[in-house]
Amino acid sequence: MRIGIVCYPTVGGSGVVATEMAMALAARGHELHLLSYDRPSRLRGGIPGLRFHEVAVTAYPLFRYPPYDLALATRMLEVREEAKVDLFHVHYAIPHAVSAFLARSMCGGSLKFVTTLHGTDITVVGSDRAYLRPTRFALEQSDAVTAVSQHLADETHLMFGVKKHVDVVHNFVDTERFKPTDHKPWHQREDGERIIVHASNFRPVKRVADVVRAFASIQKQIPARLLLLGDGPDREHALAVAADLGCKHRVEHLGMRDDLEQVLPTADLFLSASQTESFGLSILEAMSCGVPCVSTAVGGVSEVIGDTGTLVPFSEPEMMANAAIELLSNPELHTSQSIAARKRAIECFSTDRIVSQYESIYKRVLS
Ligand code: GMT
Repeated sequence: MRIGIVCYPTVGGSGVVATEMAMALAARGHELHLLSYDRPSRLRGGIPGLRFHEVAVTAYPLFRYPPYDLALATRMLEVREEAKVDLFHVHYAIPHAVSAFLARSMCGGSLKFVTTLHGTDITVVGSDRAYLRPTRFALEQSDAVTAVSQHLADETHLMFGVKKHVDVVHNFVDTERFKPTDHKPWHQREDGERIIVHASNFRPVKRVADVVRAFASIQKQIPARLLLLGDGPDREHALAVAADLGCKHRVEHLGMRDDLEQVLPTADLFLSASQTESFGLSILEAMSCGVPCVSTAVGGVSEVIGDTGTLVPFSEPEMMANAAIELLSNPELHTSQSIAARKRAIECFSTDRIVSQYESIYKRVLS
């Protein structure tokens, strides 16, 4: 198939999933065209069968908000004409699904598109009054709609009142790239220091300060260090909380890394304190490296973790700390959770398994 994939290029789960999917589909022999306003951070160069198309937006003094959605619709049409694309797969509904609908309307109605919902496009931005109606309309117009968890599919029906069927296709992980290394867990290391990791885009919804609050309690009881991976608006706040709670010397902000697969396997535990999380791709990447997770029980996280980690209520850092201390004080429990996490990542969320599900949806739409 000739497939156009539209996504955000910035660090964020939807762009990562879209880019990894484009690379995996190209490896399966499809012709892939990736469209975005910048080169996606996960896109590796020189992949046969995969081309990146930048969407350029013209600035003009009159435009306080340059109309990216129009520029994208135009680029989709151009790519379709040049490359004879069979269908577009847009990741994150706003504004990508609306641009796809516009592109379809401009070419006489024959353009097919699949929309994948990732989370905040429904739960936060999409439900904003300013965006709800066009988002709902574009979902109804999509040839197929998928959601990255059952929870998000249910939310979509509930909040948007859409009648359309939503296919649940979970996110995936490259289990050969994200895998355990020979790094030993804390109970086999001389220093006995527990390495705790958190990775996100540090947006308010991630509640990184709660991760730090939980960590502050953990390190009072057991030797521990917190590695913060990623970056975003709440970074300074999180580090200030660490300073206030007297544990800043044990917190390391490693920033944006493109070698996550090197850092994650060195951890004993992944912490996630999100307020909402439709899936939790970083959690899955950690699981694939054999790192168990303690997370808030929100959104679709339970679908990812299953019984391989611990869920605690949102905004209860003390409970999160207690769950972490329990796991990090019991080598047998930690080993079994670590093995179970890796096994679950392979059995339920491998690239092959999930990408095949998308291929079936494309075939259904094209038939
Ligand atoms: O909202 C974000 O933090 C980023 C967002 C995205 O689309 O880039 O992440 C969402 O999509 C990811 C990939 O499907 C999911 O793993 C995340 O759980 C989801 N984020 C939220 O629901 C908050």
